[in-house]
Amino acid sequence: MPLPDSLVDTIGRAGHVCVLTGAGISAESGVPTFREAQSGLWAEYDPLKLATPDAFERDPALVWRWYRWRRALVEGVEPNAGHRALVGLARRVPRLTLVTQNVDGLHQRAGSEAVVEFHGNLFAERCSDCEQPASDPSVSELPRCPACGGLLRPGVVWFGESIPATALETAVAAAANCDVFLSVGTSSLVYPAAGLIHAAREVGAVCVEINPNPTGQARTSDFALAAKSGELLPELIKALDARPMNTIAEKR
Ligand code: BV8
Ligand code: ZN
Repeated sequence: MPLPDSLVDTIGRAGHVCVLTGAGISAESGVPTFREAQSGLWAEYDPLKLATPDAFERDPALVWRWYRWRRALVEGVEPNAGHRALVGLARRVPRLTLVTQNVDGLHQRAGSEAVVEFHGNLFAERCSDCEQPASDPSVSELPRCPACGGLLRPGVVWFGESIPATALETAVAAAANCDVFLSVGTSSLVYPAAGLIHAAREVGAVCVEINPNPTGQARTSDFALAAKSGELLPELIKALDARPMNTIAEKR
């Protein structure tokens, strides 16, 4: 899909680009998105019901089995061209803040640094009693905290739980300071992540959605690019490199 010249120019001149990614950016790596039917033995489970404190309370062994299945799935895939293009974009703009809703760690494996993990990470664990983080991912079915014997839980943010304060502050500050806000591969249904774009729009940032299925936020974005991130983001890098060198980034 051709990239509008005006968008390439806007990004090329941006002093600060804030990127929010969702499950869609990992789709081309073979990781099912959050809302696609779970495959295989998990088909009958609804992630919206499993990713909750109640589910863990009710059946921690089942929830642990789901998270270990997801860990194994993610360990068996690679970051894709979309993840890698965001590493390239960070090298081409003065400042890039990458906020992800994903818990798969693929941005970091692609080489992105300072990733803001808005919903935590699949491979992190902490004690559900004393909150102490565990050092490495556990293997036993119901892992116990070495400090207090409490049940360890996956280090992710479940529905109904608050976003980690530092991640929230960093993401809101970046959205409210950026010149361009790129929303990539998210259905924009989960809050407060889906609210970040409003902070960007309030400061006049140019808002861009990249998603083969335009979402409710497409209408209020300056650019809604109905494309796969693994195809479009490398095109953006190519177009940025083809720009005449005399253009400089405007600091905000
Ligand atoms: C909170 C970690 C304050 C776990 C996740 C009513 C009642 C109660 C609560 C709420 C309510 N209304 C709103 C809320 C708040 C709730 C919420 O938003 N619910 C939604 C469902 C309505 N949010 C919360 O609870 C949050 N906390 O608000 O705290 C609070 C405190 C107490 C009580 C109330 C509020 C916490 C939310 C965090 C949940 N944890 N993940 C885990 O992963 O196991 S969220 C989960 O959804 C994933 O992280 C996922 O990333 C995220 C969002 O989904 P998407 O990333 O957008 O993925 P999705 O599948 O939906 O879409 C993929 C998109 O990609 C599609 O559009 C598709 O077209 C596109 N795509 C596909 N292929 C490609 C592509 N795009 C580009 N290229 C491709 N190739
Ligand atoms: Zn403990």
